[in-house]
Amino acid sequence: MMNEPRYLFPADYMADPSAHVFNDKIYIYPSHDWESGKPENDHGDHFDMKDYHVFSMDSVDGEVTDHGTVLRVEDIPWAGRQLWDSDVAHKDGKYYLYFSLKDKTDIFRLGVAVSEQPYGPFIPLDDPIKGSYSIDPCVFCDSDGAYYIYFGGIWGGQLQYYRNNKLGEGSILPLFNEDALAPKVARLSNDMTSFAEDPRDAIIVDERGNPLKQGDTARRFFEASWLHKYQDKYYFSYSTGDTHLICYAIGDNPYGPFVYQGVILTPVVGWTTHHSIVEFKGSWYLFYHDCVPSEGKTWLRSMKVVALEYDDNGQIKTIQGQ
Ligand code: FUB
Repeated sequence: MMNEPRYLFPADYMADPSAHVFNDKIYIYPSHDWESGKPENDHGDHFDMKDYHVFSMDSVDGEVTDHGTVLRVEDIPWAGRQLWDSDVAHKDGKYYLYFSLKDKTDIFRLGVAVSEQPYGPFIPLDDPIKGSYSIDPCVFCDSDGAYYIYFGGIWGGQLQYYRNNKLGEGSILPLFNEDALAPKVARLSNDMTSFAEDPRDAIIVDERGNPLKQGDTARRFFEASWLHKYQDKYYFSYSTGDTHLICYAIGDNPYGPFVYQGVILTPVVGWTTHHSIVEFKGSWYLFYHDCVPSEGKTWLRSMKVVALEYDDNGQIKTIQGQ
């Protein structure tokens, strides 16, 4: 049991850690923060990341191996700028890296890069996933072998510009009393490189079954989707963005609806909060980031891990971010 949080890689700034267990090791796929000098704004221009590293560990308190640079923005044919959050899935001996990146017209798309190894290097496909938009992909493999991709993020993540998977039909956030924008979910095709269906809303509802409202900023979805399964239930977790919480909601199937449950992580130092949840050797862990080592510079984040616990009813015990 690991009760105290651990900084995983003090030598450099890494954020948005997506953790998975492959071949009995924990692999971590983070964003790679750096001091680009870009001014801070609500579009997130100050998150100007240009490559990815992969990390692995044999145990959560053991040595952390940096596998080096595994994908660079200049190697991606359709790239504009800003490599944001990513995730990796394994199928039939191949590892698929899903990433957020602005195209040459400054619109976020989801890209795919492929490797024969969990530690890369990853070779990007020529084009982004057809019909993809916004940010923060998370890929979940269900017990029946079907893979689902979750994505979306408002403000700098551009989700507010879309309605019914089309750009320009909404263009603004819903009003205070209107239903909140939902994260998106789609089953992946057998070859893992495209949507097998049009993305659907993964709706988060309150205890009465009503969709959360846009004004409910302490509970509604902002970005950073993650999906894990615990005791046959589907736990969808996410960031509330401007209220700086990691929350979760539970559903009976991968599409939801997901019923809001509570807070997993209270605010950390820094504006963004982002996480992943993974089981390793019978224990559960929360991977996340904060800006303590950079003394609050919100674009220079450091990745951490801490134990995550459930109570007897399957409720996640809240972890203090500070
Ligand atoms: O790292 C850039 C962005 O910050 C991510 O895509 C968001 O989830 C937030 O953590």
